[in-house]
Amino acid sequence: MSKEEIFDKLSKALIDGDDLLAADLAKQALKQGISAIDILNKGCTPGMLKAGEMYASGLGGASLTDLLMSGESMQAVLGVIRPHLKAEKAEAAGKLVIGMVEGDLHTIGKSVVISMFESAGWAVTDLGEDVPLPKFIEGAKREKADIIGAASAITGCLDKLKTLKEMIDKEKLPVKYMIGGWATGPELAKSVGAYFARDALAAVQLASELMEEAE
Ligand code: B12
Repeated sequence: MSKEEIFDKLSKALIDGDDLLAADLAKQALKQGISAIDILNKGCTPGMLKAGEMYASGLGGASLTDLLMSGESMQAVLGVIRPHLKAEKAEAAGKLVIGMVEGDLHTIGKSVVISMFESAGWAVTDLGEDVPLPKFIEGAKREKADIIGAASAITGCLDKLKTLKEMIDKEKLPVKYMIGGWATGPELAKSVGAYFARDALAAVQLASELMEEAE
């Protein structure tokens, strides 16, 4: 199978929520020498975006169960590719405290980000999902974090990202604040006063640049 065929089939397996096929395709891709990051960005992300669009528009009768099955299939792929996710060019390792803000239960993207940071030598504290904002502050103080990463996949929780920035400023925490997740973007980050990364690789690269700047 060509790379493109594998990516297309993987995308479709995620949309269909076929976890066995999705995991199998990921294994085949690795065997063919395709990098884990390409599998994620070119095979998985388009599929998950499409699954989300189908759910939002009700296309083909897509329901919450379909969304859930896509999520589970994505977890199955992650099980296969996680050990191979490697962040390159990340020289300056540091400490990251990360979580999904309160109200948001999505976990998959954060889990990819964590794998990427860990493979680049970062110490990561995962606060989990649906995290009350004071927990970010407590976690960052306790771990002496260099970076707080906060994410939201749903627009309903975006105000929490702004409130968290206000709390960080109020506490005068010596941390950099980075946000991400589907519902966020560079404009929002600018208005919040946060750093932004679109995906896990960009996040770890930005983080290592920030560490170098701080030296
Ligand atoms: C799978 C999924 C679910 C699963 C989640 C399973 C799980 N364990 O995570 C389930 C079924 C539980 C779910 C539930 C819901 N979902 Co949902 N879900 C999705 C879906 C299809 C994929 C998300 C995903 O895993 N993507 C794959 C990962 C790898 O990508 P990612 O999350 O974007 O992460 C990358 C980047 O964003 C970034 N990143 C991620 N985190 C961080 C953190 C930092 C610090 C940084 C820098 C970067 C970063 O790096 C990651 C890797 O490259 C999205 C569609 C989409 N387009 O995202 C909808 C989507 C996010 N969900 C949506 C909705 C509406 C819901 C529900 C409200 C549905 C409902 N009616 O109940 C609930 C919300 C529950 C809650 N309170 O949180 C909407 C949100 C729309 C909106 N405007 O807010 C979306 C966009 C679908 C859509 N188009 O309508 N969902």
